[in-house]
Amino acid sequence: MAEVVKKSIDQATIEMIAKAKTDECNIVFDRAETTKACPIGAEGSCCSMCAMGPCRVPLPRGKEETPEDKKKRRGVCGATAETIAARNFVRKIAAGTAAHSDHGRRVVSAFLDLAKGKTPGYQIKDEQKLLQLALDMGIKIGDRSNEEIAIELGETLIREFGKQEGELAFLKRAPLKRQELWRKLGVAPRGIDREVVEAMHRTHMGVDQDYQSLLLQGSRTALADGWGGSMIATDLQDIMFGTPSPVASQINLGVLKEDEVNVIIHGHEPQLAEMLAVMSRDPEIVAYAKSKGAKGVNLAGMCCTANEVLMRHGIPIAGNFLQQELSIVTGALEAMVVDVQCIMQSLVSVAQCYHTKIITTDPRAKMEGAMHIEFDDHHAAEGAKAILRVAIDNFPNRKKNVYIPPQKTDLIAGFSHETINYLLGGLFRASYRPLNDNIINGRIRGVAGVVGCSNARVTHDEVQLTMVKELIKNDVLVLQTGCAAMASAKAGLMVPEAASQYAGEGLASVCEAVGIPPVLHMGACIDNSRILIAATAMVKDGGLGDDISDLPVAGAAPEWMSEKAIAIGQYFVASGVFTVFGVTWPTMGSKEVTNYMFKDFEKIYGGMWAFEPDPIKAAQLMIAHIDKKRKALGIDKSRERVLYDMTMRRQLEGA
Ligand code: BF8
Repeated sequence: MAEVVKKSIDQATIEMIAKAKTDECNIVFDRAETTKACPIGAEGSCCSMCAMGPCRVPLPRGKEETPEDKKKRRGVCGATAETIAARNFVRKIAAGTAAHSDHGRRVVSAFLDLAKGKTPGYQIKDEQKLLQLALDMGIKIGDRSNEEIAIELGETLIREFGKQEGELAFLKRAPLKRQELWRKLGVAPRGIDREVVEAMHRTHMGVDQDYQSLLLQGSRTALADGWGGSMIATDLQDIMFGTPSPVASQINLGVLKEDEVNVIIHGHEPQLAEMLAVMSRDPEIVAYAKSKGAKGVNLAGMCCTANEVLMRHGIPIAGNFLQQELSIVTGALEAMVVDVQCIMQSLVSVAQCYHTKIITTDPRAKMEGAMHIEFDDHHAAEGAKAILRVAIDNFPNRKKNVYIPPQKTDLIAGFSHETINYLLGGLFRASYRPLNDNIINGRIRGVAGVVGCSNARVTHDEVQLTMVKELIKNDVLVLQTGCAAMASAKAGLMVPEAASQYAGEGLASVCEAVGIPPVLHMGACIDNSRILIAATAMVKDGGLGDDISDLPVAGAAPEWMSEKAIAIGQYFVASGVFTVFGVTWPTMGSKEVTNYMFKDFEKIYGGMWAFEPDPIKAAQLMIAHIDKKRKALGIDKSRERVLYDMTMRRQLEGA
């Protein structure tokens, strides 16, 4: 057990790792030990972009790099270590942007089908958001029906992907100063697909060979994700499935039920999950489950799909990225239903140790050895029922080795930008004013977005949790998405009572007054676009400067692993946010490129990258940046005064 403990700090995970070992089932935590990371690839010093290579140009080990060493570090074509590191980095941005944006494209096409009446299972749930977005896009409302407006909106938004000229429409949502900066730098994205294609072209052998120029295209591509594909996905999902508002639920493997048919929905796009949420309660399906000896169907989520259905329906979450295999290891999972992104190929072999059916549903993501039931939005209800029947039929096949760990934690989620606006300002005067005022008076020191994945190269959940606790202890309000949000939720940080237990006095007093947790769940990774909108709302409300880069805010992905995380980080940086990543940093092979991104970026974008695997040190870097911004805004004194009062009070209490 001792060796298992350092793999995760989550008790349910620890118990399931031990069970997998007993059951002789190979899982990600085992492979992380047997498959070592390639140090040359990890530092970005391997170029595999042509067949004269792959060329490896690693930094010299155990000694400082000399100018002579630097000259020798070239690929066969002559590419320098700088070009190679930057090219690798930009390709990660392109892949991450492609993933988020292809999700966005699929959402727009489902939205158009809905508007044209081709998807009877779905409807427009947030009419107000539909009309607001239509107005923002210059679409005439008048006495047109919602469907007519939605068709024009969908057709306008689908063109954002293939646009060749001009700039993305949502860029206009950013503070004016930021828009001007993007135009001046030439990084305002034209069309989403165009930027991904150009990034791939410029990183092809023998094209763009100036790392600064490459990284500009990296910014333009990443901005096409954050202010393009991701933002379109979030907005249309809200219109179709409802804008999230506070909802109570539970998280961790303990949400699985011994006496029900357990179905996990895993991946990213919410269309199927939405329909499964409805159909799992359908009387016909429940009766069918009972006919097989189960009490009903228990639907739970995994990874970002989990966040989607949690935020809108309160469906419980079984776990984050590194727990996907472990849900099967319980022996109590009848079906794992997957669509796209962050789905481990090992699910099939883990399932072979138990009875679980792995069901792929998307034509873009098939897996050898899995069952494929293609999901079609046009026949959503039938498709969802067919999947649930397969799961129910599998219930009697459970083997003897069933054990569901008891851990499950209460949480409150659903903090969309709109919800924060209402909670802070009230329904009729929605505003970020109270947040800005409390930042200005120093009760809240600043705001941090802590997002991203779980990574088997570090102790699962520990890095994020340590960082988040350090931030809230220092009065920094934390906004979260993705698998990082789940780590905090499992540890009990996403209930209002956590404020008095973990937050500094200033932050706790605000959370208690408003009734919110000190750590706010804003949704899936795609919903990092909500954080951009929240930051912009803070700028527009006044008193904290006139650009995102003026705000006392910072970002982090302490346990990142996916290329999407790199795209997200780059769009945060290019939007003016100081962003710290943990685990490993993919341009370490070039000091010049790394310094450029860590230092010079600040002069260019007002936001820059940092790498710090130690979560306390990383949190301190974020707090130092927040304090620097407070000083520049001239609000550092108010904070000092509040601190002085608290110290005085503690001294008085201790006397
Ligand atoms: O998009 S946080 S492991 S699930 S990549 Fe994947 Fe990372 Fe989780 Fe969602 Ni985001």
